[in-house]
Amino acid sequence: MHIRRTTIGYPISYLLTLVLAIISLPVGWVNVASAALLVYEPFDYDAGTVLHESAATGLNLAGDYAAVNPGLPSQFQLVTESPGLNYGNLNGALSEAGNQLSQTLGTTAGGITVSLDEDVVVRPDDAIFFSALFVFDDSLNGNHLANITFTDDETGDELSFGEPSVGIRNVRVSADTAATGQLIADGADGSFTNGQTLFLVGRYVNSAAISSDSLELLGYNTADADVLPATFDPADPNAEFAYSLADLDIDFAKISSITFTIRGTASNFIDELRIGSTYASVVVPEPASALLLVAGLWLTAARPWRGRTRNGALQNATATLMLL
Ligand SMILES: [Ca+2]
Ligand SMILES: [Ca+2]
Ligand SMILES: [Ca+2]
Ligand SMILES: [Ca+2]
Repeated sequence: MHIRRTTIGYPISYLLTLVLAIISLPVGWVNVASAALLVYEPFDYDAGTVLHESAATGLNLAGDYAAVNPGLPSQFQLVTESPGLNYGNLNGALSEAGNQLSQTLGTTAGGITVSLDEDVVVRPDDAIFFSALFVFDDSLNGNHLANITFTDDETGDELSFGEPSVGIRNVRVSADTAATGQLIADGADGSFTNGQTLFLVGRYVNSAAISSDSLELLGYNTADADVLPATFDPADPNAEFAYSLADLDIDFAKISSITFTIRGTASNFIDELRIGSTYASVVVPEPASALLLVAGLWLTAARPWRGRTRNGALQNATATLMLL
């Protein structure tokens, strides 16, 4: 019997079977993986939407956004703009959706707050991971900024990351909790060049031991073809900076609301906020990881075909993933 083979050497029927097998992966796989993702806000609202007049549609966000300062004139309130930010040349990043958050007139900062449907609880010895895309630009005014704050509304404790209101081209990560007693931060001026799109990745560890908590932030330049590491790596040489608070008590116990703050003239943006219980849920595309695993199983199963080199097998896996 004549079996049609593709240019990569496998019968077409085999490839089709593989594709169908991947498409029909048990739903549980995807659910187990995405269950680690606890919050996702891609700003999937029509361009020009004034956020504090809108119901929040991101994952695990509840009710409407509220303006931090409702008395601000409407031109200072935060709006969505098209298109959204993307991960650029970063290799291994997640996909993006929707638009981006902006302020069109930066005479004074605007802020919006949204409650979580289910609090993100960080028990002793738990860690949470978070990531977001930012465009920072201080070229018109050093007072411009863009940052994100996680709040425990029961205690008033806060964690924050991004560009604060102090410094020039400053990026930092900070904690202001009962345990820290005051706002403490690690960061530096000159962390970005104006107009850069940065992918910020953070980790907060709430240790059960005394003086053992940590809050860390890595910054990646999306213009670089960096391969994102498979685990949180504060020493990653591809990162533009790494800031950390360590060996202290932060004891931030839960996120019950999130605040986005921007001061910019359609020049500073925030997008694609993710919070998860695993690094992979906020940095590495999990469905692709599952596909790679399936591709690996397939390569193992495919060994009876002859004349296959290690390189050939890798090419075949790439070709199959491209088919998807
Ligand atoms: Ca987006
Ligand atoms: Ca600034
Ligand atoms: Ca880099
Ligand atoms: Ca602790």
